[in-house]
Amino acid sequence: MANSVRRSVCPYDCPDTCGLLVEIADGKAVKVTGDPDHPFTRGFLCSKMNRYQETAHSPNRLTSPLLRTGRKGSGQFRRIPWPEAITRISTRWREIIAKNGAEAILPYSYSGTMGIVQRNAGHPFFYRLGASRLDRTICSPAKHAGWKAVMGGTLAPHPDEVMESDLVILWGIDAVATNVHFLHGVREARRKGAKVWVIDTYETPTTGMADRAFLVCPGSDGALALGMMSVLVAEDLVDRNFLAVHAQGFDELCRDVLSDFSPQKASLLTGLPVETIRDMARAYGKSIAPFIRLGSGLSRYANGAMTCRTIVCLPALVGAWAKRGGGLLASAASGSAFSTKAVTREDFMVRSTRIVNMNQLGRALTQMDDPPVLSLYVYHANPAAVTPDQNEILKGLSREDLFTVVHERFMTDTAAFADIVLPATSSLEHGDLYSSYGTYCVQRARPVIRRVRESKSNWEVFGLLAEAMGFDDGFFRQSEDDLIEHLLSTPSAMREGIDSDALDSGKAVELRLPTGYKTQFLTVSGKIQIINLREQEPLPRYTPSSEGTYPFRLMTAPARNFLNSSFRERDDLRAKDPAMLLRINPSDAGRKGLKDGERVSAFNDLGEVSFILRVTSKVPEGVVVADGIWWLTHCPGERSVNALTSQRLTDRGAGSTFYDNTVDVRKELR
Ligand SMILES: Nc1nc2c(c(=O)[nH]1)N[C@H]1C(S)=C(S)[C@@H](COP(=O)(O)OP(=O)(O)OC[C@H]3O[C@@H](n4cnc5c(=O)[nH]c(N)nc54)[C@H](O)[C@@H]3O)O[C@H]1N2
Ligand SMILES: Nc1nc2c(c(=O)[nH]1)N[C@H]1C(S)=C(S)[C@@H](COP(=O)(O)OP(=O)(O)OC[C@H]3O[C@@H](n4cnc5c(=O)[nH]c(N)nc54)[C@H](O)[C@@H]3O)O[C@H]1N2
Ligand code: SF4
Ligand SMILES: [Mo]
Repeated sequence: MANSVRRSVCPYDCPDTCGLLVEIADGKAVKVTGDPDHPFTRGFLCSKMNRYQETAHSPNRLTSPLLRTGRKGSGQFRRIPWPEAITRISTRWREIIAKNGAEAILPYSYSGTMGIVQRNAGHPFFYRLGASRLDRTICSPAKHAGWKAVMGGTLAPHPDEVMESDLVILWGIDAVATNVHFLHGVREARRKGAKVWVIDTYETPTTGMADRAFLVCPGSDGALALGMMSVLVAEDLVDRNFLAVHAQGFDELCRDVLSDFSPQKASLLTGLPVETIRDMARAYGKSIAPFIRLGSGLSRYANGAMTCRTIVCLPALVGAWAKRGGGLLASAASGSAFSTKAVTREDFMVRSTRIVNMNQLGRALTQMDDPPVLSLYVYHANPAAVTPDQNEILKGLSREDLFTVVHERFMTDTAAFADIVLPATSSLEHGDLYSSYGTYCVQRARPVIRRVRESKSNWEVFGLLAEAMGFDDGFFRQSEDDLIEHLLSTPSAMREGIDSDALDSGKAVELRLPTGYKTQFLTVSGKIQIINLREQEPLPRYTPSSEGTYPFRLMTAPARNFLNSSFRERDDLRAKDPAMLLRINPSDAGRKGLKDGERVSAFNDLGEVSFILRVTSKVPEGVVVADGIWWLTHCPGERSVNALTSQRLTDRGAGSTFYDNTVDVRKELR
């Protein structure tokens, strides 16, 4: 029988949200390629997904529920049947609730799958249970806070808008690794004569494709934006007509902020020469339609929200929003195409329970609040690896009195610490609806392969747990398909006019953006809020990131061949990046007496991590770079990078500060 080909969607936390074509033989995926009909994927996938069958059918997949038999973290388990696993969980939870109340139970989930149903499947269950709530702010809430302060609910430009730009700025984003399909539009713009800039803290693969790369001191981009603004104003390169009609607060910005912000000051803070800052401002001010693609890297600092807010003001000064091809893309907002509320069901909340910030899981597990966290339920996340302050998290997970359940596809660092492990489906085995934060496409995925052994989807497991906990609401008895149908039948303004049959059939469908949306500013005044009186700081200003006490700023950026800690199960991908590297500038290495290829230890007050040193002039002095989040089992030492990152939060949005750390480096003492 000929193999069949079915459509699916990349479920990972990536702005591209690619459409997949899955070739199937005997219920198994044998080949996965990019959907040529998907308007953003254009038939090509990144290095991670174009062999996705090797993840779905990996020999490392968990195949049945497991019960811990060794000490915590030893990874010793025995198989148990599903009914026993569910009974053990519900029995233990009933005991905890009777003694300490349901707030002693904490869910932890994030972005293993981005589908609306599977991603949010636990919310109604934990609301109904009365568990502690999790503030899901590990990714980029500071960037959103910065955007919102200036632009309110304004729709971000369509990513293809970049094709019409004559100056593209990739600001704090290593798009070759994290937004590769966006680069199609960037290349198209360049073919038509556009210049491409990258602003980062070291030379990334993306700086290699740029006309100019500007390397700034970590956390200083707000100062660069203000320095550029002061030049724009001094040299009369601002669009006063646009500002008068579409913005509020330009005069106050000039009077209260820019009057005291020279390019010299920006130079001191960013490390860029004064002339470079002037050049940048002139080129920005003189380009016809500058387009900024704003990454999240620079938002993961103690000053991250203010940095983003300041940069978001730049396009208004030159009137870029009114130009075809101009503007700034922070995140596309296709999420409201479906009613996420119909899945999360906040109305099931029995009372307003305690909220735990996910970046401070370590604290929540080790500081015995009232009630202490006595049970942790982790699904589609790997906090032992991805969450800051790994040492404190591992200390918490090692508590013998903590009852930990982990629903996973693989034996991750977190699963190794579980009392009960439940096997999860891959996205090819369950259905869902997908929106995107980098495009305006939406897509439905149906299960396309046979279940891998005893795995169950997030939605199915919460159905079983609801039954075991005696929740009688019919909501929990729906199938995932029922819920998907419900979401599709609930109208939304964003889906108006789209081809619903195509959506139902599994094709990617683009949402229609309203005509003139780029100058419809969805703020209280209808104007771009350079000044926002509802903010504690009404105007953007330079605020410093945190002061570290160690000599090197540590960059902990995403790795190209992995996605957070996902894909570490893949031998083929690990072979591409065989060593856990720490990159350092030759002068710094020389000063420290360190050599390329040797084992070193990076350390600070929080922990110590072993790396293999790579000496390279791509990293400026005073910065060290460790990309990717490794599983502990593959690390050269006993810890991975997040043993060096802190639980401190951002200025707004209570986000993570993954890049705002300092370390020292020494030869490994062995
Ligand atoms: N291959 C791959 N793709 C991914 C991921 C992955 O792990 N691997 N992760 C996914 C997820 S969850 C997300 S949220 C997105 C993340 O994507 P983003 O956070 O939007 O962007 P990154 O490309 O991670 O950007 C981090 C970049 O910011 C730079 N940077 C750090 N500090 C500063 C600074 O102070 N100033 C400037 N100008 N630059 C700075 C870093 O050096 C790095 O190049 O990517 C998604 N896609
Ligand atoms: N040092 C450092 N740390 C970071 C970052 C950084 O830039 N630097 N980035 C941060 C960011 S932006 C993010 S978003 C977080 C992401 O952190 P996480 O959300 O924890 O993401 P992953 O590491 O990809 O882990 C997801 C897990 O979900 C599992 N999974 C996949 N699909 C399913 C499913 O359907 N059901 C279940 N039950 N499990 C499933 C996968 O096997 C995988 O182990 O990491 C953060 N950590
Ligand atoms: S990880 Fe991103 S680029 Fe790769 S296939 Fe998925 S959505 Fe596309
Ligand atoms: Mo993220």
